[in-house]
Amino acid sequence: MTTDLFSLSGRVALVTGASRGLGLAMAEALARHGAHVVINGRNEASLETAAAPLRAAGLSVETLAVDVGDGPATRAAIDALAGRHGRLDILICNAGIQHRKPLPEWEMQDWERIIHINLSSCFAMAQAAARHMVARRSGRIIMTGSGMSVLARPTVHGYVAAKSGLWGLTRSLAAELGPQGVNVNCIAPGFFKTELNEAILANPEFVAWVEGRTPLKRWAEPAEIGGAAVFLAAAAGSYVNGHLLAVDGGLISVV
Ligand code: GCO
Repeated sequence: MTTDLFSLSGRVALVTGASRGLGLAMAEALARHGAHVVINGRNEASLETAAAPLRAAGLSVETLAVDVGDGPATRAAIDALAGRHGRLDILICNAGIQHRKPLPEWEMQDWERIIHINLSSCFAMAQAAARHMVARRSGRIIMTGSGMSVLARPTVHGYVAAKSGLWGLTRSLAAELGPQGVNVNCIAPGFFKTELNEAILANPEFVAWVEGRTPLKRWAEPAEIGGAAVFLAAAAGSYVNGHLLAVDGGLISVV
């Protein structure tokens, strides 16, 4: 075992939904610990904007513009990436979307879109990545779940269902891939100051409710997710498998 429990030197990582928010924060943390990081998003220009300061800081970052909702394109991109680098060590399935509406206003297509992006795409990506990881009997798959993987609140029906499903998928993948050398875990973020949460951050009552409900009494900064990703990706997390790691200021531990 390496002497540096948190070194990712020589590893190749793919982080989806990484042009901003938690994905970008996790990508940066992995890169700062020595990984070559492929940041994924739908828009090449946004990815380049995100990559520029990281590269300027001397980090090893590559962009990959592909819509995770497009299964065949994503699979082809993962195969090409693993082929080009000869390995894929770390996959963080982080891309996610939100839809907040009272139940009567939900259309089936909203539900399907949320489930497709937040859950089904993660299954497809994990399947594609696992093939390369299992071939080398080594790999780490990390899902961005949510406090909503185990809790709920009104209006976010698709999100709660998808994030709960992602935690279930984490366990079934951990069960099947563990024997083949691949660890699969799920990070459960609490309330972070990200673009996904712009609408609820603009609501002072909701902001105050989160502060009151969270034992640390504040929202999280995106950078505060980085440590959990590095831990689960590095030697430090070698015996951690099928775990839900809450990064939530204590949110899910209290009523
Ligand atoms: C929401 C938010 C969620 C939360 C997070 C809490 O509307 O509930 O958008 O994304 O921030 O998942 O754990």
